[in-house]
Amino acid sequence: MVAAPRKGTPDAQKIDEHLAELARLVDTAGAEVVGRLHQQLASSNAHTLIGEGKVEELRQLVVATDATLVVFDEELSPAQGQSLEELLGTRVMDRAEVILDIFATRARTHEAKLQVELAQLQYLLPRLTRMWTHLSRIRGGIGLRGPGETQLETDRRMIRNKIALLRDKLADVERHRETIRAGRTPMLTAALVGYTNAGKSSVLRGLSGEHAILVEDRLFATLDTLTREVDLGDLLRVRMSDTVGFIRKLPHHLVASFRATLEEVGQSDILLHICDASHPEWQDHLDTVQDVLVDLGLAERPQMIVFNKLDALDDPTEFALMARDRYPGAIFTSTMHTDGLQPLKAELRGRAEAMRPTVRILLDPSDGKRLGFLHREGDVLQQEMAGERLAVVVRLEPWRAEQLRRDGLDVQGTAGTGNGDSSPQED
Ligand SMILES: Nc1nc2c(ncn2[C@@H]2O[C@H](COP(=O)(O)OP(=O)(O)OP(=O)(O)O)[C@@H](O)[C@H]2O)c(=O)[nH]1
Ligand SMILES: [Mg+2]
Repeated sequence: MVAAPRKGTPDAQKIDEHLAELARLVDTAGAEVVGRLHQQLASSNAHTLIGEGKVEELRQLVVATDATLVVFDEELSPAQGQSLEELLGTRVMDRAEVILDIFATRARTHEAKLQVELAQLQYLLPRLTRMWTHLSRIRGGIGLRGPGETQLETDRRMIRNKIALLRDKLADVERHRETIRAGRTPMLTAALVGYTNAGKSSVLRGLSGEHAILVEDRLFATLDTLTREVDLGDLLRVRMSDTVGFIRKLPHHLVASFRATLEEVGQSDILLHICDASHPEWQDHLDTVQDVLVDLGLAERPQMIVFNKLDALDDPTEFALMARDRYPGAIFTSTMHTDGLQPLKAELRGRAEAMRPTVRILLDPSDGKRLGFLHREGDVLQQEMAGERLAVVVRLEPWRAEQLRRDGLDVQGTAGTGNGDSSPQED
């Protein structure tokens, strides 16, 4: 593994941390780390990124450790990748390619597979020369290519066609999802976002009680978006989506091809930004996620910062004081013990309640049509005779309640249902 940050940049201060994260990526991709090397660059070498002497040092390290692969934490241009492979005599990848490889082997749903393939082809396109120059010389002139076209150009054309085809297929999937979305009952929606391994899937698992949701102590355990309805009690519900985590230097092709999935995330009423409070780099992680959200045009969405894994801290109280100072309104959770998700649940209950407040409506007992309407469009909590009239306590969107009021019905606001605590709790 090689790190080569620019001298004087924040990255140069964090070489060990960044290489440690790269090691986890490499491990997830199925390789074993046998050596590390770093150089702080005053300026980057257009051919090899790192300096000539350092390339030689790297070559010797490759020989000494029998390495079959060299991974750079920095992005390599197609030309740099090619020169380094020639000089080192091994396969060379950058961080983006490792991430793409992980995604390619782990994507499960049809849509995720299409998105990853699209990202891979876009990454490959400018790098084709490196794979074809020597071959096209040998093959010369044979095959299906058009007049004056080299093998390389033929391949480029085929890849461009494939990219267009994948884009069409993804647009189909998107249309299909639009249809599903239109048919859903209105409900508070929340999307889990955050750095990879922060505990997003654990939160969804804890809230929904669904043990089949995959939780793993590895980067990018989740690649496919999963949506579940979570019961918050008292007929309050939230539709919650879990999706792929972010990481620093997330390949931009990947972000671009996952845009559709992530836009779905962006249509939620609220983003639950899960942050691993026990990670020494939590602040960097939080900032990285905010940057990706800006890239995706989601920075303006309502966001709730959730510090998770509080159980793993030596002094959770001290952390909470410090974090609340920086992020007023932040919530603190742990998925490791019962009640550890209560603060989040309480906050969501408050929001769900605000979306569908409880009202008390007085009906003529013979008004079966209106009663049916309330049962269909609202969540009826209680129904009893009040003198001559039927009093129905129901959760209803404010505009519907307003409509009934305008129709001349007696509609009263109530201060909660009385049998649940909707105010945010202290942890
Ligand atoms: N100590 C502690 N560990 C937790 C907590 N929540 C999750 N974890 C662990 O953190 C690891 C990652 O959890 P996941 O829920 O898979 O994280 P994720 O954010 O979905 O990760 P990706 O899908 O890989 O992006 C697992 O080993 C969990 O058991 C927590 O509250 N406390
Ligand atoms: Mg996950």
